[in-house]
Amino acid sequence: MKLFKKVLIANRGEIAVRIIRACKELGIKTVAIYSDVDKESLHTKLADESVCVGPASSAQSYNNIPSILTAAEITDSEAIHPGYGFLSENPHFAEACLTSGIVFIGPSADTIRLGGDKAKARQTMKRRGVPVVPGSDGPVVTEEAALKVAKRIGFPVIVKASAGGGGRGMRVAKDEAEFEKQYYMAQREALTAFGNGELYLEKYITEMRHIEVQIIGDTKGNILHLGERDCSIQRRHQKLIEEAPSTIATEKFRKKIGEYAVKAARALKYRNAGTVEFIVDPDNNIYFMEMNTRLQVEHPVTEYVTGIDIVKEQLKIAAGLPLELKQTQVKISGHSIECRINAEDPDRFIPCPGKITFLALPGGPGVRVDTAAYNGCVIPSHYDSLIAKLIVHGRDRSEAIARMKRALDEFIIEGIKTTIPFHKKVLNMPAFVKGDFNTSFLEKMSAPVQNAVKETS
Ligand code: MV4
Repeated sequence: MKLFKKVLIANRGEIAVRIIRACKELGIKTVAIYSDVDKESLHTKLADESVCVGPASSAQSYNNIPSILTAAEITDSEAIHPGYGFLSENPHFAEACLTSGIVFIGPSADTIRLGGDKAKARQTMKRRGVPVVPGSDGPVVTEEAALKVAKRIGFPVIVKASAGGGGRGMRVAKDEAEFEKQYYMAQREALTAFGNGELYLEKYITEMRHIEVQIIGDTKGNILHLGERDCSIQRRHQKLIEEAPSTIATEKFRKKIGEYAVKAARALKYRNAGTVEFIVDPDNNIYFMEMNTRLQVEHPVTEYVTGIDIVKEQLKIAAGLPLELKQTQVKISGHSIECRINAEDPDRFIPCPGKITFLALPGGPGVRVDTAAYNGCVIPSHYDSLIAKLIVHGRDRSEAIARMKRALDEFIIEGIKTTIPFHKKVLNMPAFVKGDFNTSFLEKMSAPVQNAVKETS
């Protein structure tokens, strides 16, 4: 089995740059695609070739399946890496690649479809012995049936959309009196957002931690887990800071959550890189939440603590090469933290696109910056506001925190507002330094939760 000669990257920004880097190190030629407003973007400049696939609107460019497949065909690309967001979890795209004789770098269309059906995935896990939060067995079909489940499991409950994930179409009902209202609110939101109003129910876990496990699986059915990431520092369902390992993870905890993740991946016949998300309650009970069938934004923290290049693994797996490591050879060393730098007003978290008039990136020992930004570049308003990921590694958590603070101080971005000041604040908060936080951590220090926004990872 041989690696690909040429890969098309169906994405933009920092993740397109990240994938181009892995390809270059493996001797693989790269093709970038871009929209009209991305002609001067870094990914377009770094790739060996680049093809315009349409106008600014992502529906007509980065999500335009016929246009992207044509770009792959005219450039003789053997495979397509979808990155995250856009077409990365679209089963029709994975199928269309297969039909066109192009390798989709990711799991099968069937796995993507099952991962995208949250109620079905939950039911599958329950049947396979992966613990799930008490709740409905699959979707609930009527409000009456849902109320019956709610009364059985006890309030508060959370109503979630089968087609959801990442916060949309999700409502908490604290008691029976508000159940009906919350149920129909969730249904309406799900219908609007996904064109599918199917819902399922879970017991609402207050003070949960969001802990996820990176997994990689090859075409022979070998599956490894690469340890956990703690993604509890989030706001309005957008992750802002991630770290590995989790401050609550002992060796025993890691072994347990890792085994659940591998079991979950096996249930989905998982191939390529993926992430199993879990809810961890204050007593450290672990429950399956959902499976993400793509490379995630926060993959670098896992790369830092394991020394494994996840994108290179994806490329090798997609080419049919077997995993070279055994689970016992995966070692977690030191501590890594990632801060997502968004082009946003740090107080109100509203997008702030525009021209970067001056840029100085941090560096030095244990510092990594994944970005497509450069001096004078323009951040378009049409896409995600993530402009850089600042990732650090230290021998332990306190060194990682000190390093992150130092790197945030070195980071200069002029011309647009960013979330750097927000990160500086959080890194100085005693609860963060102690590692004592959960998903409500930021809600407590800021305005109440508003409408959920689309999550790309
Ligand atoms: C939950 C939960 C409590 N119990 N599920 C899932 C996606 C993530 N973005 C938020 N999710 C949650 N799922 C159960 N069974 C709490 C959250 C959650 C949350 C829910 C509603 C409003 C704000 C939230 C903030 C963090 C976590």
